[in-house]
Amino acid sequence: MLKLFVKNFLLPKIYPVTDVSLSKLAHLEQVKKLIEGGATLIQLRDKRASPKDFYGAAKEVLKFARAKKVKIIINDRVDIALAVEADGVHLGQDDLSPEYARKILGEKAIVGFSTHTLAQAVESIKLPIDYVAIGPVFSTTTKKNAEAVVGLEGVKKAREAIGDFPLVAIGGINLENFQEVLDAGADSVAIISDLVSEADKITERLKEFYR
Ligand code: TZP
Ligand code: MG
Repeated sequence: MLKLFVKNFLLPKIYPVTDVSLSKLAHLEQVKKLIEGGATLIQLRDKRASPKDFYGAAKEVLKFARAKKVKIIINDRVDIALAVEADGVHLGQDDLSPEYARKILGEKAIVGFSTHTLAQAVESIKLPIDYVAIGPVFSTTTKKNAEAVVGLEGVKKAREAIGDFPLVAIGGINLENFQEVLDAGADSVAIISDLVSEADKITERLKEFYR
C-alpha cells in the first residue's frame, strides 16, 4: 500500500531550498542560479511573502523550471502548489496534514514531510508521503524556533528505523559536513544558508558539492 505513493523520482544528493531574505534575490533568480549549478529538485520556501506574492513568484519559477525539466516543491502551502501546478509540497508538523495534501494534489504529486524526532519519523512513513525529512541535524539560525538538533546519530537511527524509505536531512548542513550526513544514511541533504547566502556564488557553491 505504501509503495502506491512512492513516485518514480530519485532524490538528488543535494536538495536546495530558496530563501529571499538570506539571498536578497527573488525565488526565480535563485532558481536560475541553482539550476545552472546542477539542481534537479528545488524547494521554494517563503515565510514572509503574502500568499499573492508567493503565488506570483512560484508561478514564474514553474514556467522556467518546467522548460529545464527541474522539479519544484512548494514549502507549507498546498493551495499555492495546486495553483501553480508545482511538482509537490513540503509540509511541516503543523501544516495541512499529508492525507489532505494528497487528496488535494493527487497521486502524482510529491509530498514531503518534516519530522524532528525518531518517533515522528517512524510514524510518518505510514502517511501518504514520498519522502520524510529529519532535522535539524545541526544547529541552524535559518529556521525560527528550530527544534532540538538530532545530530548524525538521529539521522542514523531514522535510517535504521525506516528501512529504504526516502530520507532527506536538513538543518545546518554545509559543504564541510554534508558527506557525513549522507554517510549516516540520508539519501539527500536539504540546504538553505550554505547555498544561497552569497547571491553571486550560488551556482559555484552548488557545483562544489558535486566535485
Ligand atoms: N527545517 C529544519 S532546519 C531548517 C528547516 C527548514 C533550516 C535549514 O536551513 P540551513 O540554513 O540549511 O540550516
Ligand atoms: Mg512548514
